[in-house]
Amino acid sequence: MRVVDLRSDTITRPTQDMRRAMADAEVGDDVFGEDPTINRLEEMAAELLHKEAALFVSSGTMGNLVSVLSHCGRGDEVILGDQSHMFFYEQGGMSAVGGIHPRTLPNKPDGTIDTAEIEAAIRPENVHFPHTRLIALENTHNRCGGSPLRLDYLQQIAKIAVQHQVKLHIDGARIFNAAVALRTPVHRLAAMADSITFCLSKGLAAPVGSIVCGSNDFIRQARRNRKLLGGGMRQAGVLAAAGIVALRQMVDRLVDDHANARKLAEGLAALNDVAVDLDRVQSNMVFFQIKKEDLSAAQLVEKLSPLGVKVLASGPKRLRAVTHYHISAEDIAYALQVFRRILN
Ligand code: TLP
Repeated sequence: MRVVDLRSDTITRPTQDMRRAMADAEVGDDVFGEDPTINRLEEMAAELLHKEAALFVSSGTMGNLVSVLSHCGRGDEVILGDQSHMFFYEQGGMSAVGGIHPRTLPNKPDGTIDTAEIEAAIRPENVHFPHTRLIALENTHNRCGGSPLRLDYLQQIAKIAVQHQVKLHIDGARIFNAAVALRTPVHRLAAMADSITFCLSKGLAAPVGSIVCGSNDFIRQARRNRKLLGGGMRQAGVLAAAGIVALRQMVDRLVDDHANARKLAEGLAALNDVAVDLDRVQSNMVFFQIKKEDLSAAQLVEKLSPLGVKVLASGPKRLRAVTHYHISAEDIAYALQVFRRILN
């Protein structure tokens, strides 16, 4: 049976080229700064994003946490969206580990946060208030449909951050999807961020790893915090080797994932039982809503699975499908056939 696994782009497996590069990787002890492959990946990432330095970390979650810990101290406040991955899906790590206070503001459906609300939320000096240290944005925005945040919006937020002497972090887990969707060089989307995390093991298909980029001083601090969290890896050049192949070979093809997501969304939108906001489908994610009264998202997942189509329920009636390297145009056609069998 054909299996079309649309649960996430995190399920992608390393390519043959990655496996070869992993087998051949030169390695050393990275805690001593002596893993040549990790050093190469970090240099490559910093260069690509036009930042002074970069740090290889085990996951997007670790990249975000290390970044927040590096910008903030205990009791400091971070402004972030109420639908952001950092707030929603990272176990409240910034509070649990860092004693850092999240101040959530509503994300709009396109993943932005109202600029006036951000500005109003920044605390003035007052003995009662925590210090606002950081604004965190997400690009593309996962729970907001995989929406890419546009350059002009990022520039507006950066201006506010500079005016108020607050730092800006971007959770760019899928920043290359944003760059491809907006046809904007990735370094321009990163330009205004004091720190940015991106993932190698989502659409770029590497088996493990994320990168944090920023200034030399910031990365020095981030490296300390990575060690604090137990993330000082040793001969992890075998992992970084796959990351290098990911950056070289897997970015330009993301356009195919976006085209497949579009096809899937259009096919789903043609069904009476489904609502899809086609304007929101701009990268590799399709969120859709079941209109049928007597069918929940969890039940639909159960019905699709034995027919080989896997999606995630992301709310009582809401589902998410994500396209990636292992999903072809034929897989999308098959998935739509299966949806049509179950839904009207
Ligand atoms: N997202 C995963 C799940 O955790 C939900 C997914 O399937 O989409 N930032 C963003 C925007 C993310 O979507 C994710 C992972 C992360 C950070 C965390 O990355 P990892 O899984 O590497 O810790």
